[in-house]
Amino acid sequence: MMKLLDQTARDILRLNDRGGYTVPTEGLYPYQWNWDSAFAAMGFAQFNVDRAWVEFETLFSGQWDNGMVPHILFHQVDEGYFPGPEMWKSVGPIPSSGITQPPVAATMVRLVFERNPNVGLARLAPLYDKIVAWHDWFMAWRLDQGAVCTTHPWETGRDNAPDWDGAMAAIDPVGVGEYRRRDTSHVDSEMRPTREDYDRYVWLVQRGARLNWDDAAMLQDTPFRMADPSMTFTLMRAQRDLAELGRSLGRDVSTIEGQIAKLESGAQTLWNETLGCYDSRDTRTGEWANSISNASFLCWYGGLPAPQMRAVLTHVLEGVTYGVPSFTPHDPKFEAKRYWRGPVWAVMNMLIGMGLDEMDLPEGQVLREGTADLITKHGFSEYFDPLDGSPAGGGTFTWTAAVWLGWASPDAGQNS
Ligand code: 9WN
Repeated sequence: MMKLLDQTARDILRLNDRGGYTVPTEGLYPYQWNWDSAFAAMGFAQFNVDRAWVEFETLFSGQWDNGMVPHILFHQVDEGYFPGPEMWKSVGPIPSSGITQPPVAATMVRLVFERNPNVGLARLAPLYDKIVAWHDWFMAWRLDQGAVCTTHPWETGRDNAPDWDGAMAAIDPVGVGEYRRRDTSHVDSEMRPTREDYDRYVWLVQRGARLNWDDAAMLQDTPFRMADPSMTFTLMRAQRDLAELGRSLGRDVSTIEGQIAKLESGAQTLWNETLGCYDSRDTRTGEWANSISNASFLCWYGGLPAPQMRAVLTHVLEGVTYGVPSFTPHDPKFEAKRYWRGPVWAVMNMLIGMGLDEMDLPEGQVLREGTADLITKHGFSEYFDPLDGSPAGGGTFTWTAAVWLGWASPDAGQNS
């Protein structure tokens, strides 16, 4: 059974391979997404290390002059996805979106590199400088008291998380105009963000395009700027892995070490004392989102011991069956099938589980087994109902297959 699933997962990666990059799934997401690609590379590395490097190389070919690595690269126009390149009006070397996504690439590059360091050194060197430039862009433009901010919900990869409800409600999407969503023709609308969400997503894109995605201009007035645990903890972690990669290349990593210290102190500004949890903070109003989300539990992955978060995790896990739901089931805003407001995502289980393992906490093993059980029973979906495991969103999904190969499968990490 497990061998069969290993085979199916490899087939999914090959099926979604468009030659040099991997789409998250046919139809619903026909382009290259930033963090999906990094996970895809980790999956490919289990059976084809060269293909894994190519995935990163293609992703970084879309890097902008300012260092930003876009969240979507539109290699080949496809009418099946909205919004496409014509709405973003990007300014990079290839058509792209104008925002980024959680910086997990350095961490996945390190995992791929360690599969075969001798071959990896030559591939790593040029990529290393590009990742440094990307991380520097975050440090220059996206910090608030040392915590990392997002300027669009899509950037966090947790599009409709309750974290953004307050800030999104404060936006009046005036002048957004008519547009046609494509996602709801692929997937049940009950499993997707609402019309109100989309109006604001689109409005924020139109604003960025109007400002030519100029970082300084975008900072002048900030309709949406949330300091958030997903961006903060993933960057903190990515910087640690980047420093390690830099040492392998014999580079001076003292600047990165200073940046890590800054992020560590920034992470403390995401501690919501009343909630007793890491939370998102609206930098415009200073208000907490009051959201116990799966991103809250990336603290260990980010490298913080965070002993106070263990009891929070236990409580959240008591309400569900298959790992960490995107939002706590103990809050009335929880919706078991609606995207980032409840469902469980294999990638988030993996990142949280990696952190728990590294802290020698036994819940890491619990998450890995829960994820393996979920995929074994319910397949390679985009996400799942955390109560009964029923599959949701797109099928034959790249990152779910990659997580199986690289982490959840009993064979993960073996040499094939
Ligand atoms: C917008 C590709 C991406 C993931 C995100 C997920 C979803 C896109 C969408 O799909 O977002 O970026 O159109 O809904 O939320 O995490 O990277 O799988």
